[in-house]
Amino acid sequence: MLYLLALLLHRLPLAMGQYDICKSWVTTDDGPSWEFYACQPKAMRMKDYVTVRVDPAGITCGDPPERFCTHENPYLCSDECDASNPDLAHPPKLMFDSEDEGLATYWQSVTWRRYPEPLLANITLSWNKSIELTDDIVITFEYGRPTIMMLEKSLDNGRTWHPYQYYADDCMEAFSMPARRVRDLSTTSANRVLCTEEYSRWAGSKKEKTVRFEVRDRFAIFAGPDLKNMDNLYTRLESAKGLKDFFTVTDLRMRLLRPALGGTYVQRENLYKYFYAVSNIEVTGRCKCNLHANLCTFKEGSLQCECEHNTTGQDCGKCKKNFRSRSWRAGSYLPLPNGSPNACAAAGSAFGNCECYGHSNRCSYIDFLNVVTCVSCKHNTRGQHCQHCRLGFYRNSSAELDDENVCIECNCNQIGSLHDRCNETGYCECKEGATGPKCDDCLPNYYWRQGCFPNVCDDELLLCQNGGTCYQNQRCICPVGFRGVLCQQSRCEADKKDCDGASSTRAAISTVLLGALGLQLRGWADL
Ligand SMILES: *[C@@H]1O[C@H](CO)[C@@H](O)[C@H](O)[C@H]1NC(C)=O
Ligand SMILES: *[C@@H]1O[C@H](CO)[C@@H](O)[C@H](O)[C@H]1NC(C)=O
Ligand SMILES: *[C@@H]1O[C@H](CO)[C@@H](O)[C@H](O)[C@H]1NC(C)=O
Ligand SMILES: *[C@@H]1O[C@H](CO)[C@@H](O)[C@H](O)[C@H]1NC(C)=O
Ligand SMILES: *[C@@H]1O[C@H](CO)[C@@H](O)[C@H](O)[C@H]1NC(C)=O
Ligand SMILES: [Ca+2]
Repeated sequence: MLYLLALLLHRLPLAMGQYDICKSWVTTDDGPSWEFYACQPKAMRMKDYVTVRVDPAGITCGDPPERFCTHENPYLCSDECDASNPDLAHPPKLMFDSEDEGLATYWQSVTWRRYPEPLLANITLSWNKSIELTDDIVITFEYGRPTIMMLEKSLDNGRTWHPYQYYADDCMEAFSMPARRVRDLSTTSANRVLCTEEYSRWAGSKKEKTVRFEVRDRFAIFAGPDLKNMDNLYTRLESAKGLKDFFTVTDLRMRLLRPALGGTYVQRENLYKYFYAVSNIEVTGRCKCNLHANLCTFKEGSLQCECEHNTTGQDCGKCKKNFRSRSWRAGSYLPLPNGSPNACAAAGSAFGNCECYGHSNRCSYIDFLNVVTCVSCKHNTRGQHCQHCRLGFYRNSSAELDDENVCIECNCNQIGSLHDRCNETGYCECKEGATGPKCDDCLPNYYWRQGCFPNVCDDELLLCQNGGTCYQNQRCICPVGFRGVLCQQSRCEADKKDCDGASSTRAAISTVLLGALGLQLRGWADL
């Protein structure tokens, strides 16, 4: 009975859709146990969870109230936008409400009264969560679609932005790009960013209202026109570099660059008919949970995966504490049909007791030592359990052993230190005269020149004699007539012809005496 129930639990949800259960209770020869699968949340209407921002400030119409007309009725300018009157206001939130049949509610911009200055507006949608698109993005414009616009996306909560698609009635003129259609892309170019002219032509403001980012057409390149062959798509998503990321976003931005012109040139005498009006932005997608969750909930204003497989994080992007015997991996759609859960494993569960603190995926048994040891420790670790730092690295004492950054590079100065190893607090071993944690400084009475050398001269004990000056502790610059390390020697000792009797001889003698005294003092100092 239990077996039958388990079988039913196993079969039923799978029949309803792919990758929608994370685990099931199954009976095997060894008795009942959990079996785990790659899983993902259902696709949702993402506009219900979005935060919107419209730029620049003052681009929304109605403050002060203003009149506008339409391309169809250019001289019947009876419509009015008034932010202070709920019936006549067009705030951004009306792009995300549900439309009642036949009555569109919309955000509307000011009119192009500042022509020829361009009428520019940005609509930025943010989820504070990575989303995988599963269907087309559909933007509905009332009163005509923009002549030029651009779609951008961010994968890092708005820190960096990338072009997603360009739209223009003339791609060459607007963006210097040839016009292409997504339908014409091939398997190798499925993630190409292109410019399309399909959604920018004037066709009457009532007739063609939507601008699309075609996700289904791109999926169809792999899954066929009716998306029947999803297995092929999932296989490609795993194997083609960058393909999964192409459909992943945290933010989207519509850059509206030129409004609908009604199929003709801008008519300066009637600028009230140029503006943007967006009644709906449909974004269909699922939370990205790295195939470790089948539920995504809206908590405290943010979407959050309900992580399984002992993973955690907003995207199930890491292993739970005490489940880090292997490093974290995303689940995989492969092998079909259930995929691989790539679950995080409890410390000590694999190979008896071989904990690798998440720095290795593999253990190996060493026969002659009779031990199990981690293989290929990553993150600059080493040791049976990857519990030590590699030579040239030291342990960050305030980081956990399973932290990816637990080992810090010693960074010993190559010239100043004896070798590239350091002690537990990051101190390197210095050559004579060098000092500092990294041995990149010199002790007092030493100077740095490709290493530390004892001072030749200074202002205290190793004074240059006879008016010589000390150059960077490295040598004395002697006046004419003197030489020697401390300018203590008169040249006439070497060449009597230069000399001028007894006075210079006396000077030379005193110099020698002083030099000797200096050396003597230095000897004391060393004691
Ligand atoms: C729209 O956003 C882009 C960056 O993506 C920025 O360069 C531009 O100035 C913005 N335009 C307006 C009107 O805020
Ligand atoms: C974004 O989501 C994270 C994780 O759920 C949360 O800690 C953070 O406060 C959210 N930020 C904003 C601006 O909502
Ligand atoms: C996660 O850990 C629990 C114990 O807390 C265990 O029962 C369960 O089987 C683990 N799941 C996976 C996928 O390893
Ligand atoms: C050591 O680890 C702590 C905690 O992870 C971190 O805040 C700190 O920056 C790390 N120190 C260094 C030098 O990397
Ligand atoms: C590392 O070396 C420095 C300098 O020699 C010393 O002050 C420190 O106590 C040493 N740390 C340890 C843990 O030995
Ligand atoms: Ca609406």
